[in-house]
Amino acid sequence: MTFEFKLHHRDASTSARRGVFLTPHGDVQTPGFMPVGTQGTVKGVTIDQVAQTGAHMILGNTYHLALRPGAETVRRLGGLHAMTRWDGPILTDSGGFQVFSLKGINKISEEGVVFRSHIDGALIDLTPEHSVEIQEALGSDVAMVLDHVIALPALRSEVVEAMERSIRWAKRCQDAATRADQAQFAIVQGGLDEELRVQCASELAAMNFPGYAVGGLSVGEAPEEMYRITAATCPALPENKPRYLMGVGRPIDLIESVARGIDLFDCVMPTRNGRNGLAFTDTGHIKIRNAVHRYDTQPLEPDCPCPACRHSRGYLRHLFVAGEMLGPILLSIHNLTFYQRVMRETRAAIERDEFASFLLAKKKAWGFADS
Ligand code: PRF
Ligand code: ZN
Repeated sequence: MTFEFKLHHRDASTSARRGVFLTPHGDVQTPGFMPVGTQGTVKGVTIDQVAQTGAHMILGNTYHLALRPGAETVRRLGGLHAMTRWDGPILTDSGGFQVFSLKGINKISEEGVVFRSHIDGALIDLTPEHSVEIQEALGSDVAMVLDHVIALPALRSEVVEAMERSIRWAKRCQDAATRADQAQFAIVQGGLDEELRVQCASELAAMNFPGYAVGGLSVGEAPEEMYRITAATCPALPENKPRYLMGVGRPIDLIESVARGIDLFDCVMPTRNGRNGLAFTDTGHIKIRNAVHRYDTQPLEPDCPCPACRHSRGYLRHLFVAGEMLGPILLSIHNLTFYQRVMRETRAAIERDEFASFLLAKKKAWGFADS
């Protein structure tokens, strides 16, 4: 079997799961975090460095790659794996969310999305069938279905319409797929309404996709709302398929969502925050530009094996203040290393049936404990 999800263990007192997702380009240990390589690069980080952070799978974007360099160019360069030299699993997002994020330049109809290229202003048609065709040309291991993402809060009627359309589009994507070496994940929508989420998850579950994503969250709602929807959605998804929470999130969001049954994540946060001088550590985050770090001879994190942590905080601060490109590069690598360590510790805690106490300890360490 080309794709398979094996559930190894369920935590004794939370809904956390420990598994492995098998793909043609290797195994993904879950819970797992995928670094984001929107344009065929994890910004500022070489592919060998990405591997050294401990990542198993990375993400690419249909929207960006279709506009530049174009699906045909990627195909002629041998596909995403050959082009990027990442030989592990790759997931591509469908373009639905990117079009939504750049709203104002798009028209959504039953047929699909029409949008203007943010590069040259050309009108582009993105239908479910076209999204599948592009993702097949890119050659990712996992393709996401095209979904209709809306801004929240929204009228219930608008949430229902986008959710129902997302289900119809998922079916069209499924019918359009031609490759046995690419798995499609469906995306659950339904806003902040638990009933709609369960309905959407059940209808998609009946279509027997090899994996499921929870979309439409982390779009500005309170974290507790996201946790509530995740907790309500997961039980309506098939037990034996991976569950991916799209575009999430902070380290605390990852482990809170693991406790509610999520297996996979992606987010620009470790790289974007790293570029902006914010480093994650096990005692909370550090703003490296702050003057308090000027004479600090300590590394960001004492036991971190990453290349940033061979240096002092004082040196890293200097790189940022001087505008040297190595600063953003090193903090990106450090943050990716931190995220992967959190996931590794998460997996180990689930295996020991100690995820609840692990979660509590992390909340305290990161400053989220209830007083
Ligand atoms: N849909 C798709 N990609 C996404 C999302 C979604 O809802 C999100 C929501 N946070 C991130 N990326 N297709
Ligand atoms: Zn480090």
